[in-house]
Amino acid sequence: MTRTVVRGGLVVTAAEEVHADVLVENGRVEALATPGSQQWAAERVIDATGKYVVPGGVDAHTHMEFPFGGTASCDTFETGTKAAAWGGTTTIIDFAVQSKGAALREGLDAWHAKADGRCAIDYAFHMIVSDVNESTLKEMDGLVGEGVTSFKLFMAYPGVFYSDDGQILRAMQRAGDNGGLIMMHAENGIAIDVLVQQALERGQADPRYHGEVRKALLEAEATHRAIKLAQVAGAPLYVVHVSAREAVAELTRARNEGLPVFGETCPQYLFLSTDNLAEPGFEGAKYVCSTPLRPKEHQAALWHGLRSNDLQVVSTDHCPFCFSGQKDLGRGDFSKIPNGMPGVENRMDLLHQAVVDGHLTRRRWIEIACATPARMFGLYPKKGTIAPGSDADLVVYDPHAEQTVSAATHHMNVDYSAYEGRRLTGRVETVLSRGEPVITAREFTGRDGHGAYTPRGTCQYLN
Ligand code: DUC
Ligand code: ZN
Ligand code: ZN
Ligand code: ZN
Repeated sequence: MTRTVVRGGLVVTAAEEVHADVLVENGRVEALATPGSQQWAAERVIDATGKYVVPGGVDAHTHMEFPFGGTASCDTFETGTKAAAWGGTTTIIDFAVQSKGAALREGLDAWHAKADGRCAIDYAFHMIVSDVNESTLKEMDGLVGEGVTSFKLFMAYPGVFYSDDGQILRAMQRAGDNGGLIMMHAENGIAIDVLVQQALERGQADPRYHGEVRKALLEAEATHRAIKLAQVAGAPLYVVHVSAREAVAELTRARNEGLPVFGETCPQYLFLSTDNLAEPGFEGAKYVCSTPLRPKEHQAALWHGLRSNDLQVVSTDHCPFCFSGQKDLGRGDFSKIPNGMPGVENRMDLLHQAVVDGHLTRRRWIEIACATPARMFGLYPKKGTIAPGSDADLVVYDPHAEQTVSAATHHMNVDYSAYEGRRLTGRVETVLSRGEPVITAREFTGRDGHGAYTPRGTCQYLN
């Protein structure tokens, strides 16, 4: 296999920043050395002088080809993983879905059938459990054993993905026993559905009402309830897509009590707000996702949570639906707008912008986007860092390049950008996935099927 040297960059990991040459061999990082100190023979030399060399991003929350509201998210594993690579992400953890009445195994097999042989970067799966019963509880043990070590439950979407408190408690007890991690969509869906009906009866049908009925207090209440159920079950808990400051407060309180409770937020909650949902006409539909965008005042609590480590991970919840033909389903009734936003290509750049803007340090950028998601979901140090023995998933990042985000130039298979026209400082230049160049000086040089299914260990924050 080709030997590659990435020369002269500032290597940034969660733990340190050091100017170093990086030797890559057989798909792994072989060694780091003081720039120029080693005369490594290599077929490929990448000059990273003046650039950062960072671990490939780990996006622990994506939905490719995800069925929702009578349609399906419009990135395939092929288009979505290419777009991820363009944005400096080299591993995704996508959600396989159990259909009600079916086995977990059927859902997992279906997701393998969609993804296997098609991905440009490495991928793994979480399992959405939409039907907690005796047989799915048993199946959870087997899945943990084969590397699907995390299970998403929903307190939202009654009749679709929803689990009641008894089902949640049982799944948590099982995870407490088998080492699995429960990931919670924490919104009180029963109460939200009442508010949705009342809003529609009042004639409030525009996209902005999606944000009004999915109240921050109902995210906080569900977060609180999930924490207490996990405490009773003696299980760890990971709350996905936290957007409300009141929910951050619940996580902070639990962590101060020493509970193994973790929180994820997403770029859309850090950079966008209900102002976007209220854009004229039907434009707000572009920003309909759940949990919803919040008023701007919530952003400070999210940034603070990321700095204080009360929130540990930023993933995208990438779940794109085209404005034309998909978001359209909800014209005249916001509750029929498919929930989800594109973003897998934008995460590393938006978080780098947060470094430029002073919200995060460089190392914290890498920690929340690479190292911690890898540890949280049992992929570290194979993924998430740059160290001898780690997969050579490397990004040469130009911190000075200027770019303007646009649907006209992005690679996601969706007809709009949630960040259209936004100017960002910093851009991905070259991306290696296990030593193979996927992006080379901003040309796609990868191939479908290079990406490997990657079984995971259990959460590395528990003992
Ligand atoms: N939220 C979304 O916005 N989309 C998919 C599912 C979810 O929980
Ligand atoms: Zn430097
Ligand atoms: Zn969710
Ligand atoms: Zn999601």
